[in-house]
Amino acid sequence: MKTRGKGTILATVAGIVALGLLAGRCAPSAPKGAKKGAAVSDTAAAAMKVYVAPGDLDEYYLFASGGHSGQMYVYGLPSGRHISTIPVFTPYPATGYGFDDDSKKMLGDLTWGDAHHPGLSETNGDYDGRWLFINDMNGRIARIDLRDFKTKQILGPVPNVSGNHASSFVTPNTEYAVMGSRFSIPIPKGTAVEVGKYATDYKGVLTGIKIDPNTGEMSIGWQIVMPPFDYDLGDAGKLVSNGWVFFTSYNTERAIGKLEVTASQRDRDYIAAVDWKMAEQLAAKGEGTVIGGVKVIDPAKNPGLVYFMPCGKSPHGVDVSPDGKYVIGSGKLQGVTTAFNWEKVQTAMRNKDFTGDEDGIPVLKYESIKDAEVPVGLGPLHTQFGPDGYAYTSLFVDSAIAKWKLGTWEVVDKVPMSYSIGHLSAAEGDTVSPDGKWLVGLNKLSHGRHLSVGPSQPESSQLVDISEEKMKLALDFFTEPEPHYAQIVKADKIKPIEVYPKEENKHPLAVWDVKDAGLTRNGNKVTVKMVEVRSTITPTDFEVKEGDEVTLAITNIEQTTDELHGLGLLDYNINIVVDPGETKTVTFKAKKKGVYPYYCTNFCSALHQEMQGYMIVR
Ligand code: RUQ
Ligand code: CUA
Repeated sequence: MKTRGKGTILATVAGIVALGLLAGRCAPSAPKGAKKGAAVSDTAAAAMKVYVAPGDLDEYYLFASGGHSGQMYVYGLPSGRHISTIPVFTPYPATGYGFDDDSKKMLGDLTWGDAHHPGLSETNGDYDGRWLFINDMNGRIARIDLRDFKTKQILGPVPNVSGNHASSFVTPNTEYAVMGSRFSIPIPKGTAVEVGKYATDYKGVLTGIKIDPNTGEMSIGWQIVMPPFDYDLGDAGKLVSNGWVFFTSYNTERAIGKLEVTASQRDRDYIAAVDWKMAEQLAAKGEGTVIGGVKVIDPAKNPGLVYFMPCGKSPHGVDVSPDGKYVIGSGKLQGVTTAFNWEKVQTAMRNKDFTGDEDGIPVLKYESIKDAEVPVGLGPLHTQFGPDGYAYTSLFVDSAIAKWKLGTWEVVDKVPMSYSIGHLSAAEGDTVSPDGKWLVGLNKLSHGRHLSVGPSQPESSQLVDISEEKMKLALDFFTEPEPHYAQIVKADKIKPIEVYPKEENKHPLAVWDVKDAGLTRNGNKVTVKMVEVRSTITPTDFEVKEGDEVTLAITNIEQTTDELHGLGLLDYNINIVVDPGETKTVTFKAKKKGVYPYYCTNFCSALHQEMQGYMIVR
């Protein structure tokens, strides 16, 4: 935070405190149940730390997945302010996403997605600020360019992948983002087999999505067929464990029906360890059988490719420590989380220290690979890391975060969450060099932490100060539903552009001079090149014939930051927003006769209201 005069902050905090005292018991920010007096000073201290004065900027970005809203949400930390929405898998009228030709094509038939795990691109295991990947349960993965915070590619639905939850975790140099199927199905997709044959005929699939190091362009790298378990989460190995990627799996019982009962019979499920460098080599050699148009590799025929690490039953998250030495995973109903020692895992692989196999994939011996069972508390879901070997585990059942130490395995602190924390995110807490400082608990329920807005309560995230020995709750803030994973990155790692430079606009229909704007006809196809600049849309009117296929190509010729223009066309469901220097097209049938006004939707100047025109359909 750029602090611009602590005096102002102190004065403001003093104001908050005074107001709090005046309001007595109703002090709005006093933590419930805290001791009087002590509560005020704790609150004041926390307020000081999270307060970002007008004109100052936050120190971190928080990129949070929006679950089944299909969007990504951007917050500033420590303020907790929601500063932007990046539409990804769902149309978003505010930015015209899903209305213009390109984004409509990118979305395809699916106008909804369920996004869970953002994955910032990495170089040597650290965020490099280039791209942000995000998965969708519909077997897709998207790439957002952090130069302009826009979705540039949606890959998929990828063949054979069903319920892409264990995604989009990236490898340390962004070689791959991964995908895993939460719902095994008979493959290829489109094959119908009765669920009674689940154990033998249904398959899980793990996929490596290759990422072009220069452009970020995604393509299918490798695909591996797996036993019909539910692959839930993943994480890539780093440093000593670089080259491997880990996936949790539940329902190793291969059960059907009421899974809460049928899939909880065994004491242990598995973490699958996949040698992605070997998968890459096998794919390069053309290994595998074509299923659904993709070469699928069978690990039973390729020893060394996949191993199963037994883990407490029904595990959820799997997280690799910053040094790559430990793989943390646990049953989500247990009171402990297990730290697997990567060196021991490798020794067990070499010595064939197996207890059996699953469809030809060896199962390692639990006792040989674990280092510790850390008594973190009930319902461990996810683990993040801080500097100095500290780990933070979210506890859904206990509704708390446990802080513990790698190596000594001591639980040193706990902080309650309101309520029922799912994911948690520490500043750069899944990289090789976590920052510490801040931790955000992404809570599943809020139960009155915000003003009531009816039965569907606002989502509650909580910011925890982890800069000291004891964790301290600093702030409650609203996060858009549905909270899943989020990543926190130092703001100075992201370098967004201000405008799209004119010389980079290579759009074939772009026009930069109002005299080049206008209509051209080719049979019943009409192209209208339009220019938007304060405060006119050129042309100010045009005529087409009923039944024409009309393409509007709109260029915003501004080169001033934040000077956006829009184009709303009434009754035609058309809503385009063009950023400075950008060209967008929209193609539609002129189905309705009459006169249809169009106008700029983004308030751009004092004469914004004058920015309008007419489409006449004869
Ligand atoms: S999940 S609460 Cu979709 Cu990542 Cu763990
Ligand atoms: Cu352009 Cu309002």
